[in-house]
Amino acid sequence: MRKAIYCLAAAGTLGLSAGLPATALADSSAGTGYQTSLSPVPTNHVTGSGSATVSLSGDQATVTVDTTGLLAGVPHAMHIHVDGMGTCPTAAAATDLNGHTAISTTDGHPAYGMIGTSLTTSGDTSPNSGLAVDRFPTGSSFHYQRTLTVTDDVAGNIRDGKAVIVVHGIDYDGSGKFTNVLGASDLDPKLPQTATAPALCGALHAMPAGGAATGSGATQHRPDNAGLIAGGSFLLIAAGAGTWVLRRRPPTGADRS
Ligand SMILES: [Cu+2]
Repeated sequence: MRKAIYCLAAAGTLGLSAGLPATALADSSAGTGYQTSLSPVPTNHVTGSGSATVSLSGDQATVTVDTTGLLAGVPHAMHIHVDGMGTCPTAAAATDLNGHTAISTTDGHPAYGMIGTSLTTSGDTSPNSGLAVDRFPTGSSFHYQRTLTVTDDVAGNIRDGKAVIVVHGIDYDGSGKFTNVLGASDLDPKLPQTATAPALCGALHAMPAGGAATGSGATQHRPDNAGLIAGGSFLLIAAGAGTWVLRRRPPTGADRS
């Protein structure tokens, strides 16, 4: 037993020494990575999903957003929200919108905060472009990537785990278009509420050591992934040797997950 413990300690040291220099190298060249999965905002009749990554280097943020299952054929405003609680709204945030229970963008502000950066496809990215519907991705499934300059406040929120990615535009009544079923938008009365209500939401968190499993950042970080995986393998082998007698399980598919 004592032998196994020494083994684990040695493997842990190996893993650290193999992983740390490579991680530092990746951080200085490609920025620090943050990621989130995007989930449907409750009560808003959304069945889509998505994911987002941010690689932050100083005030330069390379943002990717991938979605699926959103309302097709319409633009989806999307932003980095900041200065809230750094969370996504629960169903408790819903209010009465034209006789229906749903979450407007304003209803979600206590959770995810105000617009810090508008994730437009071109031009201005300030909160002033929050509803620049002609400069946002369109369609149910899209891949967005842009490197943009963020404010000190937004960069600080990202580093502190307080930044939230929100994609807007919902098909509340299942009509296949933005309708006035929820009345006018709380942000701009010229737009229907369905065009601006939040659809997908995810709070950004620092990527775990070794990088993300998805997104372009994973490709850039492959060398340091390899280092960490090699270190991890030592740990697995050592741990496996120590516990083999205690947990002799057949090699089923579940064991590999
Ligand atoms: Cu937003």
